Amino acid sequence: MKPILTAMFVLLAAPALAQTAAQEMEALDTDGDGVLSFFELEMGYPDLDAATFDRIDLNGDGLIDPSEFEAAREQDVLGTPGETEAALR
Ligand SMILES: [Ca+2]
Ligand SMILES: [Ca+2]
Repeated sequence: MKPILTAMFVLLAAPALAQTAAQEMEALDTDGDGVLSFFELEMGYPDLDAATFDRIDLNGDGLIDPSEFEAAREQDVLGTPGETEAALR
């Protein structure tokens, strides 16, 4: 029973997750350069700390690009969304 439920959840959640990730990127990217700085990401996720940011920043350039952001969302490492993010849901 449980594996079936998990599979259903993945099927239902995947398209919505991808769309929401793009919407979140756009909302958080306040300077509009297409990537998120620590400050921009922290606006949406107040729990964010430097160690988590470094973990999310896979290529180590100090900025979160859309693929890194989407991966972070899927791995659920961003912590609790703040008010900005909660308003989008
Ligand atoms: Ca930006
Ligand atoms: Ca990066």
